[in-house]
Order: sequence, then C-alpha cells, then structure tokens
Amino acid sequence: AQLELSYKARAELPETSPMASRLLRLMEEKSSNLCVSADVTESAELLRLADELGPLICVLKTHVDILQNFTSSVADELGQLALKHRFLIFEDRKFADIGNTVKLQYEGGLYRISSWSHIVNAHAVPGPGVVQGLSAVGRALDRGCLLIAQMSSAGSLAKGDYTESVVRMAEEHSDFVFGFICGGKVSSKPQFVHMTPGVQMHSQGDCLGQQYSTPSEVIGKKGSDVIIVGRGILAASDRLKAAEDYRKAAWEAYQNRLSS
Ligand code: 5FU
Repeated sequence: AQLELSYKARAELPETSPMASRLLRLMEEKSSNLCVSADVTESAELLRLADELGPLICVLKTHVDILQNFTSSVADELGQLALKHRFLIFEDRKFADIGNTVKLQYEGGLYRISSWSHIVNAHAVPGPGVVQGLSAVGRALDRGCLLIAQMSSAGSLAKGDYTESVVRMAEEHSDFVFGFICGGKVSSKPQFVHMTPGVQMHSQGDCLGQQYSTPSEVIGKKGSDVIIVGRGILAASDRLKAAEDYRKAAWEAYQNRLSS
C-alpha cells in the first residue's frame, strides 16, 4: 500500500499547486474536510448559511444561477465571509464548451464568476480546450479548477476509460487543474485534491437519480479528500448541528485512514 500522507504534508510538496496547498492547509487548520453545497434560492439565505456554517467548512459550493436575486454585492459579501471564516468559494458551474465560449462565460455575463469564485469545475467532454479557455482567465487571478472525473448520479457516463482520460488531462494541465470531482480517489498523485458529492448519512438517494454514500465510505474506503454535502445539512432542522456531525464524521474517517 502507498504511504498515506497528511493533508498538511501534501500541502507542502513542491509539485502541489498554490490552490491545492491553500485548501489542504486550511483543511488541516480547521480540522475540516467538509464542503457544504449551499443550494438555496435566496441570496440572504445563502449569506446567512455562509456566516453560520463558515467556521465548520473548508469550501462553500454555490450554484449562483439558482439564486432569484443575485447581485454583485452578494458576491462581495460572500467574499467577506470567506475571509472572515477562512473558507474557499467553489462555483459548481460545470463548464462544458469550447475554450473561447467558456472563457467568456467564466469572466463575464451576469455573474462574473472569475471575480469572486476561488474554484470552478469543468467537464472534460470538449477536450483540453475547455481547460485552456478557463485557464486563460483564471490563472492570472490565482484561481483553480476541478475536472469532473465521475458523477454521483445513476447511469452516469463518466466512468472507465473516460475517467482515466480526465485524470490524464488534469495531469497535463496541473498549473490550473488541482483536483477532481469524483466518487473516490482517481489519481494516486498526492498533489491532487479529490472532492466527492452525493454524501448523506440518512438517505440512499432522491427520486431524480442522486445516489448517496456516507462520509466514512467516501473518505475512509474510497480515499477521497473532501465530502460535499447539500440536503444532508440543508434539510436538517438544525443545520449547524448537522454540519458539525458531517464535519466530525469526515474528519474522523480521515484520521482513521492516516493511522491505519
Ligand atoms: F458533479 C456533481 C455530481 O456528480 N453530483 C452532485 O450531486 C455535482 N453534484 C452537486 O452536488 C449537485 O449539483 C448539488 O449541488 C450537490 C449535491 O447536493 P445533495 O443535496 O447533497 O444531493
């Protein structure tokens, strides 16, 4: 078996990118490998959530296009909260077009994603041009990108050879791509961060194809680094307590992995 490095040790490897280092370091400092998926439709609720759960999380994931009332001041306030509580913002935009188009989508439009989101993600379907287009905007701003290597939904086509090709694409663009959206560890290179959605402790799935695993399966068994939790926290009557339960479960799974 491969030697299991701590998040802190991985942050310090010379081949680890600045964005991965920043994330791995703050995970270690906050004892948190929890990303909350803030899938709410009201900007005020998004900001309340960020302020309340901020201390417990390493990343706040957004879907900015589901907000009814997004303005640039929402992005500014979210940025302030990210500084206050030391988390990174990840807009789950899943870019999937030719380089020139994603460049325009990332930088401009109503949302100006590159101006406030530390992390974005992309599908590898278009080929490396999608990464080159995003990188042309994001690199100068010290942003980072995750490639979608696998998806949590039933019947996903992102598997097998496709997943392997995504890993190679990441390795070839490691100045901007620092990790993956995946079900478990897909690259043995310790400089890449693995982030896994489809995590819930008390449900197996929803009626629209989502499939859930538990934090201990994802971090302990499958070897991912960060759990992404939406409704497991958002639908709880006490969101703060639920977030703490997920943080603790995922962190303990990581610690067990280190000591085994
Ligand atoms: F890439 C992916 C994926 O494969 N599965 C996902 O569920 C992204 N997601 C996102 O994670 C999805 O768009 C939601 O924002 C979130 C999961 O939310 P849940 O409420 O925990 O199911």
